[in-house]
Amino acid sequence: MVKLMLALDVMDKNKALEIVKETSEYIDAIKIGYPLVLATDLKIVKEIKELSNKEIICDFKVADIPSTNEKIAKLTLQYADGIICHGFVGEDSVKAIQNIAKENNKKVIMVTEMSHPGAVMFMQPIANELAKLAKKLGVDGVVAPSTRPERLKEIKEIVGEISIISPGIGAQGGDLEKVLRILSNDDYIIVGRSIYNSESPKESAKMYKEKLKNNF
Ligand code: NUP
Repeated sequence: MVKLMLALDVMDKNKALEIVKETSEYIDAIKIGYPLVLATDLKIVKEIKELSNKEIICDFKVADIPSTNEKIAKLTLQYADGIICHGFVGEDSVKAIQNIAKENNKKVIMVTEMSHPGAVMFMQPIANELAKLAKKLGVDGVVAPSTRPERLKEIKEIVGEISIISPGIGAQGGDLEKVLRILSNDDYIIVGRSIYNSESPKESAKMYKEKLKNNF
């Protein structure tokens, strides 16, 4: 079954913990990014891991020189199960993160093409190359857009067995039915606002989980 990753981009600690408790029976993984970490601190990652016992991925889109990437990865992977990085900064920068991840048995997920409209400007033209780099480096996952199913399909064909983490369902208007025809078991959809901003995050997470179970 395709897995459900909750993007927990709320900026209040209690709200974050509440949403995790409410939705945990329906979600497979939690993605924590800058909004929540900057509003609280990095230890929120540890707290949410302990509370949920889910896979926790930090979406820090790390994009620096190798030695700085290494420091960011060390700090993040003390608590998180995986970290999202950019590939456009080059092979050495990604490898620096992979080295830290391997030592700790953690995941590195690399962005190929982003899901927002602006990604067609600079990212789309190099996204297939980034997908090839991801495959060459043997990263544990790639981010590819649910908002452009034809691009999702192309990127999936390039990366082969590497798992896909796909944002864009819900608030960004991605078509879940089309996306589920492309994704396979062990891939993930990421859903944020349409769960945590809904009247009942629990019911919304349940609805997505059921769609994934029934393959729509
Ligand atoms: O290409 C990307 N698009 C994207 O939306 C790469 C991402 N990491 N994200 C993240 O996925 C985004 O920062 C947010 O955390 C989540 C999507 O949330 P939502 O649009 O479902 O609210």
